[in-house]
Amino acid sequence: MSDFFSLKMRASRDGRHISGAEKIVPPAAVVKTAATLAERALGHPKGAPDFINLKIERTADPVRLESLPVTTHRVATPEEGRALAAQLLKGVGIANIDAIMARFAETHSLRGAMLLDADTLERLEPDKERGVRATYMDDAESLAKASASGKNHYAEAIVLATKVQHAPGIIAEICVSDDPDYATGYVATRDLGYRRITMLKHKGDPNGGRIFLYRGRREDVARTIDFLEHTPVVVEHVPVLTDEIPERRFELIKAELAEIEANGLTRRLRLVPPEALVLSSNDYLGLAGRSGSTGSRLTTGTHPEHLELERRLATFKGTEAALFFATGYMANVGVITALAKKGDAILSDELNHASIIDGCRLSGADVIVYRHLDMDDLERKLAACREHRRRLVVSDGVFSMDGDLLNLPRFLEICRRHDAFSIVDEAHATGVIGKTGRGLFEHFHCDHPDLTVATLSKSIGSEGGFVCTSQLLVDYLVNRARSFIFSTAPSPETAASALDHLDRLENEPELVEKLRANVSFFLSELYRHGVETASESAIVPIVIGDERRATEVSERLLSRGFVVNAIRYPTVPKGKARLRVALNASLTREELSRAAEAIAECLSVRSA
Ligand code: WAQ
Ligand code: MG
Repeated sequence: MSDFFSLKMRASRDGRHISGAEKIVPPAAVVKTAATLAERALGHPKGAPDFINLKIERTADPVRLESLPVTTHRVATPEEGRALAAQLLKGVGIANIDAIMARFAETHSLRGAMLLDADTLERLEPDKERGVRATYMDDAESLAKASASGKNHYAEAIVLATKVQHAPGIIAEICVSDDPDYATGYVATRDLGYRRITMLKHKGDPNGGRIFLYRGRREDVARTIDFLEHTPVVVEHVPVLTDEIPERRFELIKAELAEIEANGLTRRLRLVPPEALVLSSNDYLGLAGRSGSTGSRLTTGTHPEHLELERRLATFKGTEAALFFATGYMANVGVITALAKKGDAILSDELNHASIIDGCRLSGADVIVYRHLDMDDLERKLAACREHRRRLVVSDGVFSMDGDLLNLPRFLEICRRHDAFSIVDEAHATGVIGKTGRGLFEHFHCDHPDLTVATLSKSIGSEGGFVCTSQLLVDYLVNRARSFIFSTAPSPETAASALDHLDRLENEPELVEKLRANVSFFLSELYRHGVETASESAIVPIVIGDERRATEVSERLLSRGFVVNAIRYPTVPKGKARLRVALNASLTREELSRAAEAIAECLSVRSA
């Protein structure tokens, strides 16, 4: 017998539909969920229902599906939106998009979706009045999400699209909202994911609907419909969308930049023209060559390699712009002190890296430390900072001493809800987390923080730090980040070496794969030898506790030819000393096996 229940609510008045929702939950959550659904039905803005149908039935164990990744495409006109949809669907071999779109003239009367043969455009549903309804589906984290009390059309659409794209034979879906005031729609395929297109119809147009495109044998259509209508599905990691909340924090930035401009004080990055006679360099004896940049980025220090590196880093992370700093430490200090001052609030995870802590202290803002990775604590403390002029929330993406991961979608949702700048340090995430090492946004299939800080000195194997963000914030940092403005730029040679290594990371994503495989192999080897630990990154902590003993074990390992650092207070709290193993892609299985065995043996030797 399965351990799940499906709950479906439909509310109506005088026979007219008002609202509906469904959930799939374990027995312990049935009563609470039923109450939530009833509350929702009773409080619906469309009016009070005179009939609420609440159906509770046991279901088969739900299939767990990973949410389609979401991308938003902003377009200016429905024509542009439709052209984009056509272009995206060419990728799955759908050529006759105009003929398909024309079918939306018939969908608005359907309760369900139109099921079309992708090539012949023949309708395949047995019930052409109703269409096909995808049902028995839920968002795995919906109960934990703050929006659980209200209806989230966007999340529901992603859940539906994810289920639909896993139905046998379905190759794509097109959805246009039937709300006359909502022009956003989407196209979805397994490969493209959920592509939101901000305009697929004109405002005021009440027509909309869904078309599922099928490619396969006619005899298999019944199986597809059965999956859509009966197989319970729970979708995990549905990305959060909060783009409707006003973002006053950026208005402050724009106003400040405008004031700088009005006072004639705007600083801009530019190259020294090669033919110019340079009378501003710090290269007093003419020794610099390519191994020195000759000045700050704002004087004579900007070289083509710097600009190229910034362009490539932005592309790698998928942001509008990037800014290169001399070190990761300076990037954190520069970003935090530029964005927060006296009168502002910074919320900082208690285990953040020292460079973040120093940035917070230098800024003069009120610093509020929240419990490690505790998003509820963060939200409570952030809610108490409404009166502050600006709010910044800063967290490591991968924590340097435990290797644990920030829940980025949840973090971003909280930051946006409170109009706080989100800053994530991906020093230990870049090149490690996400299928191709692009970081947490790739791993979670979610948006970017307002600013991502990272370093070139870890996975990229070079030197320097960087920030990936919008052009607006790069412009702001160029004018406000003192560690950027008042430092000599890294040499063009450094930038060129970082570019080479970035090429390798982009061209050899199998390195990231190899690293991941090494971590799981090493963990299983440790486990085999009786040492239990966990890691979601390249960092494997082995907590010992006592400071002296941690040092002893580390020294014993060194005498056997293994370098494993002991980490003690104040880097980690007192009594939490540990061995910190950091793995890499070039270690062999044989080396990892030997290391795990040696660690287990050295741990089991009793203190002298
Ligand atoms: N199965 C099949 N078709 C459905 C279902 C279902 N469970 N639910 C709705 N439809 C069809 C039906 O014809 C509706 O008229 C049409 O889809 C639109 O449904 O910002 O609001 O629930 O990313 O109004 C998409 C964009 C919003 C969200 C879609 O759908 C975003 C929307 P609605
Ligand atoms: Mg609608």
